[in-house]
Amino acid sequence: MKVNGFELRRVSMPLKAPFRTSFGVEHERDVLLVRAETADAEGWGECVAMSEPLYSSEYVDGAAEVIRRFLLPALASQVSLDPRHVARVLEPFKGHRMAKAAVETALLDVWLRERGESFGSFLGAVRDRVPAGVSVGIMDSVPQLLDAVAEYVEQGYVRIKLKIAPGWDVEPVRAVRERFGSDLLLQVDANAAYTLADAVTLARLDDFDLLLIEQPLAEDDLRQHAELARLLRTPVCLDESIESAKDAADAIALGACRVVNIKPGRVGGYLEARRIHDVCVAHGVAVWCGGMLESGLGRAANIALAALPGFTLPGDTSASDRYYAEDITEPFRLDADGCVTVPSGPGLGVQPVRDILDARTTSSDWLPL
Ligand code: OSB
Ligand code: MG
Repeated sequence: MKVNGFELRRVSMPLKAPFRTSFGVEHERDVLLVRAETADAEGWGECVAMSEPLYSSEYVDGAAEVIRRFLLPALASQVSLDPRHVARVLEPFKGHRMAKAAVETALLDVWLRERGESFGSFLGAVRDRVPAGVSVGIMDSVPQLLDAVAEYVEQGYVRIKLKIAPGWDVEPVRAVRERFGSDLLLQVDANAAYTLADAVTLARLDDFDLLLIEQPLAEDDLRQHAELARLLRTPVCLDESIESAKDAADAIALGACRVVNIKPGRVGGYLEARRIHDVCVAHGVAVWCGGMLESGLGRAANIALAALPGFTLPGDTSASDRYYAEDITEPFRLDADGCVTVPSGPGLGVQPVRDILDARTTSSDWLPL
């Protein structure tokens, strides 16, 4: 495939409500989009890096810099670009998986659009709709949390994930369980806010029949996660710790997790995400598709991934209006039964609405290849 060049575009998307986690509060998403252009088509990749390096070491200005300075020049030396080989070309550059994922996704999108094949079909989707969960941030009070959860349950979300942190764990979980009953699919996400010394507190969550506890300990605490997993009845799920299929294989071998949250951006793209899926399926480990507050562009590909057979738990693949008053694509909507529809058109199957995208754009750079 002959690529003319790439556009790096920054888009400012205000969240409908602040999203608080154990690592910070997000008011607005500063989205970096990569657009790959050929003579016949264009493709989009959304970088999931956040404004500050709090979730992981990557951050959006750093991702833009590494793409511009290292990743695109490395691709420029290729005679012809096959998106299936991009990760290998970028391999010498350590880390920067979110930056690499955005570039690879833009190339996959344009390549699939030219071939007339959808992301879902290419990745191996076996469903045309996927059940949607919702991730609920830390609130100022339990009554405020109950109101927020009530609204999501009312809208039809099939699973609720509560963000937790020391001081905001057992009480909010108990309150949600009591108010919404034992049928509600409920899980928690600590974003690495605890240590093994908190095992006694975390074990108190065992009373509430949670689907899982996501990333209780630090990213590099694999051994400690294995130890914690032995002390809890609640299954341990890893998010931040799993950056590759190798990490997933190691974590499973150690007994550090029974579930994996797969976020394509975190692991370097959809191809590595699919490899993680395959490793987990081979070991009988359940997976689900995580999110990073993506716009409709990133969401489209996540929903396609979530349609693979191993994705047996609902993902953080919420509708556009969970996050944004106005999305940059046609909005993703929640069906009456709590599912979102996998796009079926070529590539991502969605494109930016030009006027909205332009109105939200804060900068744009064209980098010829
Ligand atoms: O840990 O899963 C996480 C959002 C930003 C960064 C990290 C996480 C999250 C979420 C929201 O939980 C997922 C979503 O709905 O996109
Ligand atoms: Mg998480």
